[in-house]
Amino acid sequence: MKQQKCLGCGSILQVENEEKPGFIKPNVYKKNNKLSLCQRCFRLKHYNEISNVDLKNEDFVKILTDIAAKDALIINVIDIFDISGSVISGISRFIGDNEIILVGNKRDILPKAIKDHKIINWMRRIVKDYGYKVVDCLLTSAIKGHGIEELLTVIEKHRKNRDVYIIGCTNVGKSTLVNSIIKRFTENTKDLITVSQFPGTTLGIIEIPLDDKHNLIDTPGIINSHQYAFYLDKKELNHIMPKKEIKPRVYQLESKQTLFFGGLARFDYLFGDKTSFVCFINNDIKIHRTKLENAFSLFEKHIGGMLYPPSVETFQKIGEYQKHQFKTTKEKCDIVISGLGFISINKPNIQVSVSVPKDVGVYIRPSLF
Ligand SMILES: Nc1nc2c(ncn2[C@@H]2O[C@H](COP(=O)(O)OP(=O)(O)OP(=O)(O)O)[C@@H](O)[C@H]2O)c(=O)[nH]1
Ligand SMILES: [Mg+2]
Repeated sequence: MKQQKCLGCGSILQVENEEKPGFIKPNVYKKNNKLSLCQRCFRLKHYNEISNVDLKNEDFVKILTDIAAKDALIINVIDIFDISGSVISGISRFIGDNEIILVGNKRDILPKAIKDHKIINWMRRIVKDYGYKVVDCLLTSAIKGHGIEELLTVIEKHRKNRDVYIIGCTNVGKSTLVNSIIKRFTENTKDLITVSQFPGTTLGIIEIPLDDKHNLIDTPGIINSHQYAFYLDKKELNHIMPKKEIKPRVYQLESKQTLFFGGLARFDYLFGDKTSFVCFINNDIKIHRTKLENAFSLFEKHIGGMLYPPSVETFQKIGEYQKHQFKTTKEKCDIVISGLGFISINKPNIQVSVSVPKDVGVYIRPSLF
């Protein structure tokens, strides 16, 4: 079999092992030599069903570390709904000294009332601590095709006859962004590269020619095990991943009251005067308010039912929740639950706690507003 890549995920097509990336049934392969989608991409595209393949984070890391030895322009895509959760720690080990354009994707999810420049400043501030050398920073909505023109202008400005690599954590929208660029230049209106709500969709490098010698290159995402998406199944993922602008939901709470975000997170107001909490969580997730003293029994009784997602089965898999406690300061702040959303608080010296599965990241930051 001649080496040929799957157009959808970038893995090398093979007919030997169904558990490995790039598998295609021999009869399907023989029937149509030009058909270049592996079985996994075919199922993802047509049935939105994921088949797990045997590939480890180290394999992705190997693909990415090769970039360090090259002179290239890097586009690092991050998810602005989960900035800290989608920043790459130790980025230079992957890309060496290469220049970075920082792209905050999924702009459509955050309310329009939040100013773009505020988000951009905020992104710049965060990545500085991670040793990023950013030459430009902008926002896009890959799914809506917003910001693509600006991105192309910025790429041309900095490309200087080099290849352009699109890198980032899983699920930030790298492949959607590349599809959106392809659509700009071709008659194509369909997605060429496979995209999905499952983390780890792209498995190999996908090269799109920019000119005779240089390519725009989509890469597999770096797995960030702090993302909630990592622990959920298809139906649950659909619940947590916002598809349109989030409508903030405001709750006036007295101390010793609790909010449940489905059964995915529990937010306790431990100490302080009556105040409001503005929740930026996907509109599809129900929020339940209860007294702190009833929270434990409510959770035990209703997890997987009224408190869904997760299902009982997923809950059993993810295991015990861990509590993270915070005290606010004078500055307005957000408590962020990686991949799920954030709660904005404008009240100093109050105490709150958030309980989530033990690997899900929770942190406090100065407010985005
Ligand atoms: N709301 C919104 N969703 C987006 C946007 N871009 C991508 N998505 C969604 O995010 C999910 C992941 O998109 P992909 O393009 O597959 O992400 P990726 O970074 O290539 O992921 P891997 O290949 O797993 O590393 C999909 O469900 C997309 O529909 C966007 O601009 N807005
Ligand atoms: Mg991808």
